Amino acid sequence: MAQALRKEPNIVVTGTPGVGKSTICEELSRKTGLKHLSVTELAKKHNISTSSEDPEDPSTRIVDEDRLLDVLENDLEDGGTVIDWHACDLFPPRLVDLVCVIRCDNKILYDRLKARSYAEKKLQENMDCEIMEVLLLEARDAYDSEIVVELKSEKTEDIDSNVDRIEQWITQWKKDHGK
Ligand code: DAT
Repeated sequence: MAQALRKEPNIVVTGTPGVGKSTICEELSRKTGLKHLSVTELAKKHNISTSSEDPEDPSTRIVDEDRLLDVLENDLEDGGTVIDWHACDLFPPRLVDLVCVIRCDNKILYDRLKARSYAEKKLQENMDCEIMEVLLLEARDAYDSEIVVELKSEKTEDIDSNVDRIEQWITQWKKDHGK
């Protein structure tokens, strides 16, 4: 019922840090006008994250998920959002229309995370996360398998092809929902 009220869908773009979520979200938002909700930015703006207690890795921020949902709720109810976060199972299924799990070859991911100057431990944890397909499994556990898609983002041209694919999906969603 709530789904039918939304004029535009809500899309979650998830994946291991560095796979290219923000890049796709920014381009998708630019081309479609959907609202890019970066959880990292929202957490800063609303002051809803704390430093990790790991002394080796104080740069990692822990987001208060209940408060995050409070912040996001109105936007999600209205629809037309692209949510950019390296977790996905916290977003209520009734408010999520598509989950894109962005994937990337390990060697490429390693270079991208190195370029971010990640500490070795954090870098390895993220590499393991990608190798073990943690986000893909989390998405498949939390949502209907029909709304979970895996998209590779390794080469520059993958950005446009992924955005085109999601745009086509949005057009179809609107037709299917009489929008
Ligand atoms: P995330 O938001 O998942 O952490 P990002 O969008 O910030 O990742 O991208 C990480 C880096 O990789 C950034 O320097 C842009 C680059 N990148 C992302 N997608 C790419 C692609 N398909 N081809 C080449 N570089 C890409």
